[in-house]
Amino acid sequence: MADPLTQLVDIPQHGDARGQLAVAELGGALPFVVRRIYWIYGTKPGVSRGFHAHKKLRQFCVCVAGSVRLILFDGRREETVILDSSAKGLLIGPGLWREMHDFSADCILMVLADAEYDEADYIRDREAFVRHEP
Ligand code: T46
Repeated sequence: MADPLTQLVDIPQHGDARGQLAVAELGGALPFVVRRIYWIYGTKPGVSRGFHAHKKLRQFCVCVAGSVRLILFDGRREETVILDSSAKGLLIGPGLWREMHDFSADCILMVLADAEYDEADYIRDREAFVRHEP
């Protein structure tokens, strides 16, 4: 069977009588040093986002509230992942076209990235992505 395009990582949870606390740390759930964090929230009904790939960027996505459906495409194979738990992190490596659909109204998608924002790292044209040599 072909390797999955993405990896869903269990994030250690420290629950007690007060509630939950989740930890993603280097050497544990996190495989890279984080240089940037952003989060997507308040997404309007029916809106989809993404529609690009990255040349080098690695990211770790955690849906800390609500749910979202992601489509990942490597130019040949496509996978769908639903993120609806703050106990799971989705590792998305470079060279993957990503789309985000079906955001719940309460969705907060937190993304940890291994590099600062760089528009030159994006491939925003799907045809160019399919033609792109890794
Ligand atoms: C990704 C998916 C999962 C910045 O100025 N700095 C940043 O760090 C980011 C992430 C975005 N921006 C600007 C660039 C655009 O003018 O914010 C605007 C919206 O970004 P974009 O249209 O790329 O957002 P999404 O939701 O389509 O994609 C984002 C990330 O950009 C992308 O890296 O993998 O989330």
